[in-house]
Amino acid sequence: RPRPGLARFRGCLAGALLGDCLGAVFEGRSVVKLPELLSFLKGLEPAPPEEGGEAAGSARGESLPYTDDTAMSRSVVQSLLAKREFDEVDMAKRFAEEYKKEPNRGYGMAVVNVFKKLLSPKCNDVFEPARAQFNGKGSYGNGGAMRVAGIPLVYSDIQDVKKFAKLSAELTHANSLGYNGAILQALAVHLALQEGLSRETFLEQLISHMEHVEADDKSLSDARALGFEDLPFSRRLKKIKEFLELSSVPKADVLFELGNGIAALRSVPTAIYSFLRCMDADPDIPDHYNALQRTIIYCISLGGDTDTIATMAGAIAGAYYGEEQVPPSWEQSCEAFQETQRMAKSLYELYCQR
Ligand code: 8NA
Ligand code: MG
Ligand code: MG
Ligand code: MG
Repeated sequence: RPRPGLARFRGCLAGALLGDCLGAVFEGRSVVKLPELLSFLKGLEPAPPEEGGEAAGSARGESLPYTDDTAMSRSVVQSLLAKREFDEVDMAKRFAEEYKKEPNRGYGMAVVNVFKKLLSPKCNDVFEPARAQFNGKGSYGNGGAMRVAGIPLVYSDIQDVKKFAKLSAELTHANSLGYNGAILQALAVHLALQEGLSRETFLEQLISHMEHVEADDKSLSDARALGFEDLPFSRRLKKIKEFLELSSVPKADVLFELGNGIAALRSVPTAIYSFLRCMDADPDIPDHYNALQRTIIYCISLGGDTDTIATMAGAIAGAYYGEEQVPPSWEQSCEAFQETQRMAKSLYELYCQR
């Protein structure tokens, strides 16, 4: 199998950054009106050249801050680059120190307790604070999934992708409905990196992997304890397959079946659906936007946890389409975009060496 090129690594991290920074502007709104979103995006584009003025206008430049999604993604990447492999102690330390340095990035309500425990010198098992969350049930939030893209950008073997996506998520999310969402998101990025995979093959492969991932005892018992059917991620992937066979799917059906919330189960499948759906044109989104832009616009238009759904879909779409579809004016509007490009290059070099 040919090795994916640098453009896909850059596309992945840039897509993730765009999704977070643009999505955060609308985070938590139950309804996002498309005209308002499109008008906001227009404001990111360079001003039209003025007569007698500069030849081309410039983008606004780094005005949109990133949130917890990117802060944690960066810690994952920085740990992998520093240690040249997954190291749970180093990664946990980076999560906690990053939180201590900038606590106001919009972290989930409960995960901050994990960081506080990790910062204590008494902590000698980095997975223990996550296991204690929610009276021992562990978090099922989407925080393990939102930050996981670095794992498939370092490990090319699919078993490694699953193993380290799970371990990286378990530092904060001990419930299988949390870490299985991270495995699913990591597998989606892994598959998106491959050359020319069709929509059908992409989804079939995700379903067959997740049916295996969700069949273990803990996944079955966690799903039952929360009142879900068995194999809940796999079931939603099959719903996505049904949606993609229809000529149009109303937003209300997407929200009902897949969701736009902060639980991994109500957001990771939504991100995957958004990516796959937006391979085709959308009658509501102007055609001058490319497929990567359409994916991010569609995610944000769903409302709810917009930054996190858009960052996950952006990582997948960016890995699939590559940096050619990342509009410079959008990218340059995001905090730390140049550092993101450098991290993508370093990840690519590590991926090639391994
Ligand atoms: P988390 O582990 O704190 O989980 C997020 C939330 O999910 C918790 O605060 C709970 O409300 C709920 N939850 C998770 N597990 C359980 C459980 N076992 N029982 C009952 N409730 C549970 O943090 P996280 O890192 O998973 O959160 C990620 C999200 O928080 C991202 O969207 C991120 O951007 C951030 N965030 C979201 C919003 C929003 O309104 N959508 C706002 C601010 C921050
Ligand atoms: Mg966020
Ligand atoms: Mg988290
Ligand atoms: Mg969010």
